Amino acid sequence: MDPQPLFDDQYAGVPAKRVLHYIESKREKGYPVVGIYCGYAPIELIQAMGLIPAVLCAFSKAPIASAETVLPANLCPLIKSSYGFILEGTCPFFAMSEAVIAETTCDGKKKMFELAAEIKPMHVMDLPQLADEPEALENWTVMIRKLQCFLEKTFDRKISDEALQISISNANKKNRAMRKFFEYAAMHPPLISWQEMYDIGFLALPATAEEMEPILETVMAKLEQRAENGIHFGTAKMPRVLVSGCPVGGDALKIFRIIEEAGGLVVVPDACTGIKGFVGEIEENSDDPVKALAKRYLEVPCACMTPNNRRLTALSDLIEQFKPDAVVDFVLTACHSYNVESYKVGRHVTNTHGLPYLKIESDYSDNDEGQIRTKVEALLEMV
Ligand code: BJ8
Repeated sequence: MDPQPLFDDQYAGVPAKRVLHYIESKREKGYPVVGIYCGYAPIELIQAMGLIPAVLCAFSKAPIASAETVLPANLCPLIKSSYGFILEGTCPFFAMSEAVIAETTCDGKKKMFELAAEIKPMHVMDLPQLADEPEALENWTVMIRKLQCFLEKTFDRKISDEALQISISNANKKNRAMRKFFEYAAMHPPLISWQEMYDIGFLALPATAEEMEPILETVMAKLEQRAENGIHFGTAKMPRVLVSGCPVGGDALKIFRIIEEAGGLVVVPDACTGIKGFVGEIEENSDDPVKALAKRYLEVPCACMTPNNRRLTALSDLIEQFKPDAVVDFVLTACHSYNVESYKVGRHVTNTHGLPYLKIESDYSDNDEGQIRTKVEALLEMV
């Protein structure tokens, strides 16, 4: 019996179109749109102000040639793609955004933001990168307060602590529900595919808890139905793969596809485009909700932090929950942070968890698919 699709609307399998429809309909109701690029953008603050966060286009190889007329070719494809979309005017989310929020994560991104700021109002937040130091929390709290002032001024509205508290508690609710959804991928064999995780995660990032609640209720009911009917993805014998590393979307989805074609099951995408955006709890009813937000965002296990032991801890938690047989670390070409960090990640995966580990360095082209396939097949044979 074929599984009942989790979404059976016209946007099934095209998550970007569903999100575009969602954001356009909110905009028609008068909600201004704010563009974001990164897992450090405090979505709860944006939503508390009645604004819509739109994740900007960054995952297609199509605009890279345009970007390379300005940017160096030996730069991360995510940065080139983002800027290429801006230059070509082909990202509908960027076009709808009245302002863009950016962060000083990696060097390439922050220098690209200077160029993008010539086209659209851009607020750059100075992200502390020694996140374990006590000053980091103070400094990041100040940055979120400055963002609040920027948004209040740009959109001519004020936000109360109370509204932020409500937004935080709603975000916790949504994230808990999303973690429950991901639990179906932890089953043996999983009840959901990587496409479904990607599809739902893509919408859940900008949507509110209230909007996601009925969607997730329907999705969970369908998943329960699958469980009752014994409908799974793959078989219990197929190797389970955790994919860590840089964000994956659009043309980079080839990594998930290749793992699947090689006979593996992607059981959890651990990236800002996967489960990462939904983990953790933000302190509720804090005297200082902005500080509570800052604390949660400093826990994001991004390789731009140093040291970044939080990534190893987060990986261990995921390995414990999803029981992968192997870990693939997906590193975008010229991403030095994730590339260098991969040594520690590989050592942790093999020494602490005794699992086979494979680093794949790639960009958005399809030239290296054969090579990636060979490496993935060799990995899966070790399982
Ligand atoms: S929180 S992972 S979304 S920075 S652009 S660092 S791939 S060289 S995307 Fe990221 Fe925020 Fe971290 Fe998540 Fe490397 Fe490319 Fe830089 Fe990149």
